[in-house]
Amino acid sequence: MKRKPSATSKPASAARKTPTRREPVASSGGELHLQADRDHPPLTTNQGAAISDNQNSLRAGPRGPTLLEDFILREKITHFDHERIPERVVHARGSGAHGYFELTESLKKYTTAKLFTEVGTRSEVFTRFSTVAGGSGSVDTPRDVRGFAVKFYSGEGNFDLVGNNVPVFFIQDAIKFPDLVHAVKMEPDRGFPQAATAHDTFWDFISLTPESMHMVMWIMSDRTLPRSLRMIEGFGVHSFRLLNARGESTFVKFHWRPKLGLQSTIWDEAVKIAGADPDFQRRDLFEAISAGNFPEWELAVQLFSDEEAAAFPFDHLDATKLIPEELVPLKVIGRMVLNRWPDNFFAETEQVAFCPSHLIPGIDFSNDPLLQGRLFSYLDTQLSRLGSPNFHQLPINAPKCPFANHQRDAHMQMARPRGRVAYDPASLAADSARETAARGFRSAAVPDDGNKGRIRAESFADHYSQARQFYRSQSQVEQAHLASAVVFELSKVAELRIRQLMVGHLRNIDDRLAQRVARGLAIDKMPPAPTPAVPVRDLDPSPALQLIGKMKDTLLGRCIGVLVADGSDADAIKSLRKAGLAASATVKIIAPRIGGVRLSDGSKLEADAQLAGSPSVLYDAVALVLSETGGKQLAREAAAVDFVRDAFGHLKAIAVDAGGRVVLKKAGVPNDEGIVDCSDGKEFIAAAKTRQWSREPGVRTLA
Ligand code: HDE
Repeated sequence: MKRKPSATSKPASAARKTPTRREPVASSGGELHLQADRDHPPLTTNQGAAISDNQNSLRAGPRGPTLLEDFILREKITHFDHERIPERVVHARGSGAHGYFELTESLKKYTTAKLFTEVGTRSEVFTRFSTVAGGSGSVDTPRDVRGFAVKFYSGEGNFDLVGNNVPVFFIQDAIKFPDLVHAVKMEPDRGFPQAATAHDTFWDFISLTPESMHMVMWIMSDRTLPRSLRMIEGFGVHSFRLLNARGESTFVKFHWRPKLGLQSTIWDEAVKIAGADPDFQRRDLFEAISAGNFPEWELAVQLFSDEEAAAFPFDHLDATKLIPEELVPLKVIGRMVLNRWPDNFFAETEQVAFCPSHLIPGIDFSNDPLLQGRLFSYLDTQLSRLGSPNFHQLPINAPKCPFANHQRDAHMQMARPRGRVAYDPASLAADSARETAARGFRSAAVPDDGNKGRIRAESFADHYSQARQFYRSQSQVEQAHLASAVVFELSKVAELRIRQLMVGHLRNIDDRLAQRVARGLAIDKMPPAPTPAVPVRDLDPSPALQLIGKMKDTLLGRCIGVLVADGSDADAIKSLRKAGLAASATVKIIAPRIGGVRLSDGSKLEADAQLAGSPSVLYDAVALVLSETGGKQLAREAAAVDFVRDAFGHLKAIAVDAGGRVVLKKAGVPNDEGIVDCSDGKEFIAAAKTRQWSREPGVRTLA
């Protein structure tokens, strides 16, 4: 059938009348165009030419082919095609924020680095938190270590403290890192699982790597299920050295301690959060900073001399060991506040390039073989990720103090160095950059002897004693969670042989732990324990290694979810909100529809969230304020029934009125100390500040 020639045989832009209004103007094809005006600058190409039509490519007639000469189309699509850069090999999923570090205690006796000597000075920082195993699009809440990387833009250059939320690591030597990472990442033939240690290749590697056993205790603890990035500790892991003006050096370990204290989720909760909000921790950080609730950490150090180090019952150069706080106490020297979300995720959070080798005068490395390998790896990976040795010129990476040298050219050179001199020593330019013997970076002049060889120090050989110390330092609840996590993970391992090998390792750590796990896996005959390289010792328990002990009795930084429906009691909601806010909690209203509800007094209450999309896993404590009719209606909604059932199962405080009890009953939730009456705001707040640990044995069988 012959089509009628269309009225749009003119170019679409010509067919439009010149719009002057702010409202969109429909063109001949019905597409909407918005025009530049006093507030909105003209859209241009990357060469600055103004674009008249951003919605129609250049065509040979209204229904004809697109023309190759359309440089505007080609520029736009070409740029789009190249938008992605390689994601980080590990720590691909991350969230970052700007802030400052303020020194409160001088370390002048130990270092010349002004960052750590000038009390009251604020240095800008950029901090990126991450998970390790998943890709950049993976969820925020897998069981995983969290990266905790801080870039200090000090007046003497950038110092990157690239740490984790766990103070030890899996391996002792950098040469094993690619194997570790390949084992934990998606299995290469099938491309899964994503962001999970619960699979054969990971546990195969671990079962053959006794040095990982201490780290295994940490990753199976609730430390790897943080409730919020604002509630994690950070550790530099390795020993570093501080260097003073006399050239004397002191070992140092760095610790970050969150002001909000530590808190974790329950495993079942973490799994459900992953579905309800894959960006849970990124959103949490964003919302806290946007609301002016700036997350804050103390920076503390452990300082010790070479002589003290030599007397430790372990080798501090071994990254699978920690120095208990009871042995070397923590000295708080400053605080970090994160107060600004990046303007652009890609330009800042994605392009930030951390390198442990970014060091400033007054700080030096130790001989930790893991750290030594990292000094090579990060610079190398940034070259591949960011594509040019000029990545330090990107605004997020550039030092905020002057920097100058004679490196030149290369891809994406942004600087315009002047003059003839690009070398040193040089006398031709009056202002060329030269060395600074007095203030420049110096390494600690420490002697080293020994024969060259691929050697593992004998002092690294004790793989079980600190693992035992960690397990035995945990509270009963934490031990049960840890044992259950091992059972869960090994239950996902198809090879019985690997499960047995792991139970054997656990016997060297703690026989009761091994029994619990064997029972959980239905292994009847205890497998043999591998012979440890050196006898396992009973070290003193270190209560500082607990997590629950570091949870603060506060609602600061936490969120109460109040489920309402039409007819809910206006006064009850008001007083709950008041009590919550007085306790520094955030209070969110959840209703069947986002537009809100009509309350008992006829007023309208807008909702922050719709019930179907906001399960109780997203809140730290919940309240159900419902009329009797509202209660009956919601008792028919699976989302409402699951809301209370999960809150109960996740050991949360639940405030209810008569209507709320109808839903509770439908969910089969029994009464206990954590279920309080809506009218008693005080009791609810007290219960909301903690988890109802005593409820747990009644809701799940732990190992
Ligand atoms: Fe990393 N690690 N790592 N790592 N790491 C990377 O660098 C590496 C290790 C850590 O937010 C990579 O920029 C080796 C320990 C964090 O951008 C890569 C070894 C600790 C981040 C790399 C280790 C860390 C990384 C991937 C063994 C805690 C994210 C992309 C010798 C102290 C930084 C990148 C960010 C990132 C190598 C072990 C922490 C490939 C070879 C131990 C927080 O260079």
